[in-house]
Amino acid sequence: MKNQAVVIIPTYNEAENIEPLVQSVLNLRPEVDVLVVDDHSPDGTGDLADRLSQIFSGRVFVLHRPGKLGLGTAHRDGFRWGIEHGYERLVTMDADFSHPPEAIPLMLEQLAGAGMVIGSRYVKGGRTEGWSLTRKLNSWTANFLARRLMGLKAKDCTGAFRSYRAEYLKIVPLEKLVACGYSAHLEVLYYFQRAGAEVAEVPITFVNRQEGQSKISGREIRETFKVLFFYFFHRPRISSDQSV
Ligand SMILES: Nc1nc2c(ncn2[C@@H]2O[C@H](COP(=O)(O)OP(=O)(O)O)[C@@H](O)[C@H]2O)c(=O)[nH]1
Ligand SMILES: [Mg+2]
Repeated sequence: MKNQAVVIIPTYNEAENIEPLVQSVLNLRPEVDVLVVDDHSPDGTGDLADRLSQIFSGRVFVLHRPGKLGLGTAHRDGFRWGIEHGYERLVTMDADFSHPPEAIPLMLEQLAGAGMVIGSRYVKGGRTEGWSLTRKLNSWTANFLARRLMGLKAKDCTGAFRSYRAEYLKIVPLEKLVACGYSAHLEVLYYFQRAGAEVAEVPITFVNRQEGQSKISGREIRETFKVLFFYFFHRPRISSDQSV
C-alpha cells in the first residue's frame, strides 16, 4: 500500500545536510516518504537528492525547479505534488537540521485532532538554541506583528516546521498567495484560522544550523512587511469552496 505521509524538504545549497537528513527522516517510520524540492542549487544538492531517490526508490522523490524561486513557492509546489500523489498527511521541514526529525511522529499523530500541527519554538517546552540576539529579535518582532496586524493566534506563526492534513490544504488559495518566500507561512496560517480549522502546536528545540549558510535576506524581511500590511488592510475572505 502507498505511504500516507510525505515530508517536503525545500533545498538551496544544502549539500552537507541533505543526505544525513533524508536518512534520519526515512529511519523514523517506514510509512513516511520524502520529497526534496531543489532550486537548481549551485552546490549540487539536486544531484545528491537524485542519488538518494535511486537508492531509496519509491520513498524519496525530487522536484527540480530551474532556479531560486523562494521557500514559499517550494512549499506550494510540494503541497500540489503531495496532493496529486494521494498523500493524506504532509510535513514541511527545513533541510538544515534546525527542525528535529524526531518530532515528526508526534506531529503526525496530533493531526488526528487538527488540520495543522506546528513544531513550535514558542509554546511551553519549546526553545531556540544558537541564535544571535538579532535573529531572536527579528523572529519575535515578526510573530508580534503577525498577531497584531494579521490577527494570528498561534504562538509560533513564522516557523516552517509543520504537518498538515491534505484535505485541509484546500482552505488555502495557493495560487493567490502574496509571498514567494518565508512569509508564505503566515498566509497559510491566516487561511487556516479564517476557516476555523484547528491548529495545534507541539514544542520543539530549534537548533541553529551547523552546516551551510542561512538564506534569509533583506528581501525576505521586505516581503514579510508586504504580507503583514496586505492582510491588515485586505483581510481576504475564504470562499465557500475553500471550507472543510
Ligand atoms: N527550494 C528552495 N529552498 C529554499 C529557498 N530558500 C531557502 N530554502 C530552504 O529553506 C530552508 C530554510 O532556509 P534557511 O536558510 O535555513 O533559513 P533560516 O533557518 O531562516 O536561516 C532550507 O532548507 C533552505 O535550503 C529557495 O528559494 N528555494
Ligand atoms: Mg535554517
